[in-house]
Amino acid sequence: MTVSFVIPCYQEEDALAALRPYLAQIDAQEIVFVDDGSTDRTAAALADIAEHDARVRIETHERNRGVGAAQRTGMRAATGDVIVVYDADRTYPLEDAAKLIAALEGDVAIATATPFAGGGGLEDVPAGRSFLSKAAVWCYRRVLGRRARGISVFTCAFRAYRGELARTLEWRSDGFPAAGEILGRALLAGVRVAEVPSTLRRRTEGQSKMRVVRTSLGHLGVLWRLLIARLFG
Ligand SMILES: Nc1nc2c(ncn2[C@@H]2O[C@H](COP(=O)(O)OP(=O)(O)O)[C@@H](O)[C@H]2O)c(=O)[nH]1
Ligand SMILES: [Mg+2]
Repeated sequence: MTVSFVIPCYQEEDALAALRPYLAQIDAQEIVFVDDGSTDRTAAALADIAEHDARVRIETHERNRGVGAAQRTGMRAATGDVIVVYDADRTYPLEDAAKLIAALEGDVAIATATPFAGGGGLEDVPAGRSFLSKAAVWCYRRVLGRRARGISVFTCAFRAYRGELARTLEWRSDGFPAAGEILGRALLAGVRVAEVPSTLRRRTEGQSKMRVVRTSLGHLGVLWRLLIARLFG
């Protein structure tokens, strides 16, 4: 079984410098970084990383298109039997990737990390952020009904996907709401999803690119589309 990591990056020169010593711990045949039109030294940092690690591939967007678009580019480009999506800021422990991969057993095709179920947690994460994530869970569960039973998070991007599924997934959102749209569409299509408890920590380098109002409105659009799909799809 081959594993590809997909790591979207936007203005992540500081996070990439901090991530670098950990790359050797990534148990994968391929690491696809998607530089989403960064204007800082992200491109130079990635080129340098690729020079020292033959597993690394770089996909580049000419202009910033958003983390959902970057995931789409990365997941289409990744060749592994399993694709792990991981944030450049290492806010989830890298070692939990192995648990996500192990959770893809039987007919489970997506395994998502969750801070909100047995043994997972939040450390030093702003209260507003966890409130928003929980509000999103409430909304997604209402819209998806029984298909979302047992799912405790929709906004976490740290997931393992079966490669054959990941390369065919389609979603419209180019921004942060893509995390919810991908999971919601998969659940509506009857894809089996497992959760793996993990701990989300506050970012230590660089800054979050998430904009609360924009992302919340984007989720509302996704929820509306999912509702239509559930009722008439
Ligand atoms: N490709 C791409 N990645 C992004 C963009 N915005 C954020 N990211 C990446 O997505 C991951 C999570 O973003 P972050 O800003 O930390 O958001 P937060 O964790 O929700 O606060 C990081 O790896 C970012 O570099 C974007 O516009 N394009
Ligand atoms: Mg982050």
